[in-house]
Amino acid sequence: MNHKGHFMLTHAITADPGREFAAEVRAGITKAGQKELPSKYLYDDVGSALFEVISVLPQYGLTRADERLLRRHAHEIVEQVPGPVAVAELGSGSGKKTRWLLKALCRRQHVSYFPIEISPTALAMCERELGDIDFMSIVGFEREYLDGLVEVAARRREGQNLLVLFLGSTIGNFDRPAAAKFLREVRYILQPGDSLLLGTDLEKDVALQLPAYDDPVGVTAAFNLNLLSRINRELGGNFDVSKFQHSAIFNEELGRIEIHLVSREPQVVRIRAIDLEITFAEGETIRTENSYKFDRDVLAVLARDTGFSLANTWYDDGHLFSFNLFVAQSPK
Ligand code: AVI
Repeated sequence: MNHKGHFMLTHAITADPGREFAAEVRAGITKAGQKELPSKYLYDDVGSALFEVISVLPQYGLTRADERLLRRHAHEIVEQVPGPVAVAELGSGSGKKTRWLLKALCRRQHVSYFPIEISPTALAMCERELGDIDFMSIVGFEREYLDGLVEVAARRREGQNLLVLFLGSTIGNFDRPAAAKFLREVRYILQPGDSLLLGTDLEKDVALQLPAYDDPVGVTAAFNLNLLSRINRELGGNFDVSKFQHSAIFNEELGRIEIHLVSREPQVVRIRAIDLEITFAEGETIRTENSYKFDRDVLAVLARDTGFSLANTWYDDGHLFSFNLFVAQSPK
């Protein structure tokens, strides 16, 4: 019998995403000292499409490493997760790489897979990509990560464990304290014995890292500059995008890559929806993303401090990238 998955989409009850965007742009761009914008706003439809292109650039190895690790170690990962399990994925994207893991799991049991995404386009792609897997049902949640996870946890059946996937080193886009806070919140939603598979980019030679964030074709530059266009489109801004330049730097002290938008000249920009006028000096920057890199010691401490234990780590060739299995511990 063919148990081909059914697909359901639960829609977001987001308060008012437009207002939230406006408020966060105001707070970030008027910040004393370094101007900044939250990196999550890089991913509108244009930004998400550009990120898909970044993920296949020769200079950007992270997404391919993710897929290689899943292809090579899916069975081992599945063996270490006691069943039956339901799978939730935070930021599934198209779900393409997750196929390896889901198929390995489907050999053992019927799988309920819950992709959680703020992008309806990505969720629709995920349905198309994974809808053909036998013995699996998909219920997509168009939600922020934690809201979606709360709903998934509420659907768990008696005796069922949860396996949460957080891949692609998205945790690296959180500042260190925010990453710990986020993982603690994930742990709070889970039960002891549940697992979190965390994909993380590892510390490596700067000469290898920087081109991944400043590729010669200019895709990452377009991805970054699109944030100004998005503000123009959605908030009535008048940024002249040609007067800004993409830049990627390695912040050695903090162990992170930063991407910035650099003002090429002194200028004044207006954003109508928030009634704001911003002055830029020549060379002044807006920081639009931090991308932290990890090592195993930092990850072991992070697991311990957030209510998990680090049960296993799988490395990609050359130890450039890792998968880390965090197992939720009983509260002490
Ligand atoms: C999604 N995230 C893990 C990417 C990263 O590497 O920090 C986003 C990205 N920014 C520029 N290139 C890729």
